[in-house]
Amino acid sequence: MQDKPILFMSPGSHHSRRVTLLVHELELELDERVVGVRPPGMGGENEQPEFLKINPAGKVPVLQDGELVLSESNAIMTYLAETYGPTPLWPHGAAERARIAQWQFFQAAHISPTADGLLYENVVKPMMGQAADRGAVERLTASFHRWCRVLETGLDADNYLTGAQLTCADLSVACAFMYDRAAQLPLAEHPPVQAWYKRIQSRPSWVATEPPTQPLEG
Ligand SMILES: N[C@@H](CCC(=O)N[C@@H](CS)C(=O)NCC(=O)O)C(=O)O
Repeated sequence: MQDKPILFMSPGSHHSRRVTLLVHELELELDERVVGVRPPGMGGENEQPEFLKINPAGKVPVLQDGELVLSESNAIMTYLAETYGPTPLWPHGAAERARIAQWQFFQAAHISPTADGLLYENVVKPMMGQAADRGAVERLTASFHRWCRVLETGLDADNYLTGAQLTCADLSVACAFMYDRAAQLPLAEHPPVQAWYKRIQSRPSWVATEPPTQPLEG
């Protein structure tokens, strides 16, 4: 029997959670290996030579399935959905898949850098005894509002980013909000986005992938 795919991950990592959410939604059995991730230059397990052989970028998540070693959470999601589907989370059809990919690129290019920037200013810097840079917080907050307005264009009372059906697009974007309270993401000013995020948070997959401790929750 073929070995289970291995997922190198960290439970507190929002990029890993995108993949573990999908794993739960698909009811897949993966061999999850926790990596002690630390930021660059802080001697985490992700910077050890053994791990760098698996991912030279020193980041989680990484999937190993037989000969295939794959990093980048959204690429891993696509591979899992296509290999271990079919699933309504990754529907058939070039247009449907491209619309999901559009939101995943939007998350990686715009939402995550903005949300991560606010996490860094409002949580990480104070934890290191440094003050948040007020100018940076202002700029990041303005960007955050801009991206939320884009999300809002397609959301109404009970739908998802690409329509009536939950897809990988929703899992990808929701994880960028994982530390919303600690990072002071102003989601409350975007009720359609907040309501959509609550719908994702109420799913059993979200509850099952909650990290055991929330070190970043103040
Ligand atoms: N674009 C990557 C981002 C991965 C990423 O930044 N992971 C963080 C954990 S949430 C990490 O491993 N950081 C360690 C580092 O940057 O050295 C993805 O979507 O997988």
